Amino acid sequence: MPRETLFTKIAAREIPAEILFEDDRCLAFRDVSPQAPTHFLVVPKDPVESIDALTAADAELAGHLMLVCQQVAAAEGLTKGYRVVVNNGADGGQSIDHLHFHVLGGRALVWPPG
Ligand code: DGP
Repeated sequence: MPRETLFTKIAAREIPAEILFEDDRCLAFRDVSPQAPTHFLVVPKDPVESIDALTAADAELAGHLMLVCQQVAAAEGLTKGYRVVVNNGADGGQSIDHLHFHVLGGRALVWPPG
C-alpha cells in the first residue's frame, strides 16, 4: 500500500484543488498559497519523498515531470519565462514530504531567492 500524503489525497480527489493537467504518472494543480500570478505544482502520483529520494530507476519519471512543467507553463501562457523550483529537505524549505516541482511565472522573479 503506497503511503498517503496531502498530494496523493489531491490526486484521489479527497482534497479539492484546481487541477490543470493529469496523466498516468503525475498531476499539476494550482498552489493554494501562490507566490506569483501563476504558481502551480507538478507532482508524481507515486509519492517519492524528495529529490534526495530519487534513484536511477526514477530518471525517466524525473524527465517526464520536467516536460510536464514545460507543457503546463505553455498552456498557462507563460511566454515571457518562468521558474521551476524544487525545495529539498529542511534547509531547502520543503514542507510536504512528497516530491513537487513549483512552477512560478506571470511576473519578473528576483534572484537570488530568500
Ligand atoms: P514546499 O514548501 O516546497 O514543500 O511546498 C509545498 C506547497 O504546497 C506550498 O507552496 C503550499 C502548497 N500546498 C500546501 N497545502 C496545499 C493544499 O491543500 N492544496 C494545494 N493546492 N496546495 C497546497
